[in-house]
Amino acid sequence: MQRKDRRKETNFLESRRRFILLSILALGGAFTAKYFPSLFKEYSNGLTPIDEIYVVQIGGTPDINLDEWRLEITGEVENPLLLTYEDLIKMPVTQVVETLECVSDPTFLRANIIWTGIKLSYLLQQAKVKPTAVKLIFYGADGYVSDLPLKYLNDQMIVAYLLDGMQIPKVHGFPARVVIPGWWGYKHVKWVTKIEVSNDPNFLGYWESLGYPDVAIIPNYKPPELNNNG
Ligand SMILES: Nc1nc2c(c(=O)[nH]1)N[C@H]1C(S)=C(S)[C@@H](COP(=O)(O)O)O[C@H]1N2
Ligand SMILES: [Mo]
Repeated sequence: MQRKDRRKETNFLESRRRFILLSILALGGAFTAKYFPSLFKEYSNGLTPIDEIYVVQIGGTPDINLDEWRLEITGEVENPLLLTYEDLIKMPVTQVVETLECVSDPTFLRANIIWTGIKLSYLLQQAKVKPTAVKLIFYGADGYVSDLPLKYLNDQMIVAYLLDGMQIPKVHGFPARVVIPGWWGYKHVKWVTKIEVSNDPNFLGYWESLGYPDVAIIPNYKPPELNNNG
């Protein structure tokens, strides 16, 4: 066997093993969801209790000092911004309700959340985006990065600073994170410190460059329905 073929075969075996493993995990999740629905804790109002919200991240949780934290908006803009937390919370506020879902196991790794924050479109308007812009690149304080092709931007997409009306818990992105409703969790950059407006259509974030879709729209996504009196 040629060396090249052998390498191909190893890759094939590895990807098959990974596929089987993922399938078992997915089936396990579906089975448990069907027969043990109480494992999916939701308040009667439809929200997930905050301490039940799943945590997925590539490393540790960064310690962020609110006085030192800044959100930088830079790149293809006429008017770069360097915002403090105070600056951010003075801006026009928006609420969105979403089911946050991790692509690796959307049966278990999901949570119904109300986010409060600033529209990305508002921030970009303030920064005066140049016509050359094609992507937003979001940087987290832990070194994580994700991106959003600009043509998909809508008014549901925000930089959130409250989760269910409270300061975002540290593990979920304090003091602020990106929220892209209806897109997989990996687009929701926690501990965001920088938004770079880019003219590079080929830029890919951490998971995107490992082969996960850049346009990460969740198939058949529906936002959660909340009961007002819950
Ligand atoms: N900064 C940062 N943001 C991140 C990640 C990360 O590793 N670092 N992981 C992403 C992934 S894969 C998911 S599914 C969601 C999970 O958010 P949660 O831990 O608040 O549930 O965060 C996303 N945002
Ligand atoms: Mo994820």
